[in-house]
Amino acid sequence: MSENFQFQKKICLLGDPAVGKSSLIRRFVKDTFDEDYVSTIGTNVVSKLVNLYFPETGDSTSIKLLIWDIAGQKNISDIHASYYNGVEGGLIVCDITRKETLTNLPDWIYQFGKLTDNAPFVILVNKSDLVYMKNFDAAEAQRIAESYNMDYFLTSAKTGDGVENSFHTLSFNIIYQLLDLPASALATKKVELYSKLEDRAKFNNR
Ligand code: G3D
Ligand code: MG
Repeated sequence: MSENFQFQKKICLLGDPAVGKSSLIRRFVKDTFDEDYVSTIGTNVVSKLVNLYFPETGDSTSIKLLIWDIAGQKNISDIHASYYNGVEGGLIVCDITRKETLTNLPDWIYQFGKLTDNAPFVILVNKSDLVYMKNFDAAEAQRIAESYNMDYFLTSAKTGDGVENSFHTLSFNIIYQLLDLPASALATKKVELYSKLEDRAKFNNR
């Protein structure tokens, strides 16, 4: 038996300026990359429907992501707390060509956790296509991700590598948290998820 469930969730991208947040959103939503992108002031919101499928059970659900992009900010303190209102997931991004963007990850994670009541997030090490400009080992980001029991991805907004996977994993983890399952370690949760989704659908089909 297979049923559809639909959720709408606000997510945001965080990280130092120029790590590729806007480019990642554009790649995920429009499947394009714009070399000549110019940062704008303000906040952009785009949406995309993600279909999640659980092969072990044949169950599926769909989640409409409202993706918030902060543009024009310089650092964490520039981002007003209201930006985080209702955020239920995050992609926290660093840039493999600049070590300081990795060093700043824990600050972004701390702020995100504090203002979103520990919503799930994934860590992205972006610009993986710039192999010759690599400035740190992705394993360092992996260690940070593991210390929070979250997933990490090497991505390139330019080639699209890892982009869909990272947004989809975050979507899975948002559903898990909604169902009071711990985020991450997807494979082991599918059967339990299936029965919980059925219960949940009776009163929370949104
Ligand atoms: P931000 O939204 O985090 O501030 P942007 O970052 O999306 O504006 O990207 C900053 C710069 O990095 C842009 O270049 C963009 O083209 C580039 N960029 C983003 N992602 C990637 C990637 O995966 N690979 C490569 N090679 N470049 C990327 P400009 O030149 O416009 O500053
Ligand atoms: Mg931007």
